[in-house]
Amino acid sequence: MGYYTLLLIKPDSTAKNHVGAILQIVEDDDFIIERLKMFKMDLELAERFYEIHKGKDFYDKLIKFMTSGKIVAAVLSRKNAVLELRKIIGTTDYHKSKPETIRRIYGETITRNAVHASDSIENAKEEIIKIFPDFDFNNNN
Ligand code: 3AN
Repeated sequence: MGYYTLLLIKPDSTAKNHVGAILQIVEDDDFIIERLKMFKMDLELAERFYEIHKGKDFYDKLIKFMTSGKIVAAVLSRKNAVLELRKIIGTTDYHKSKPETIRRIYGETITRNAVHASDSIENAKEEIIKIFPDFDFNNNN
């Protein structure tokens, strides 16, 4: 079903005051913000969050960027949340994204691409737990 998903608003977006605009886009698409926090990722969390990319050529750049400034993490809910959020964020490479997508509007480069969104139901669950360890998937928090 994929009722919950995780959105990260990346350091490029927080630095440019795009937090409100991005949250407005997701709320306008019928997502409910279940949990929300703003913080700076430490190295340990960034490495745990991106462990599937360890060893890739862009890994060091990605970790450095994700720990470079504050991020906003949100647990979002709606029907088909994972799929629907991926639709409105656009593709990894922002300039190949459709015009009205978040990455196309706010992304700068393939690394500084404004937001992250979970790409599968399994990953959504794992990522939510990494950022919100006490999130209760069976309760409406
Ligand atoms: P997505 O965020 O679209 O699911 P992933 O999970 O493949 O993409 O990559 C995680 C993050 O790593 C991306 N959001 C992007 O910031 C960065 N990234 C992915 N591929 C590249 C690449 N080829 N060069 C530089 N950075 C990349």
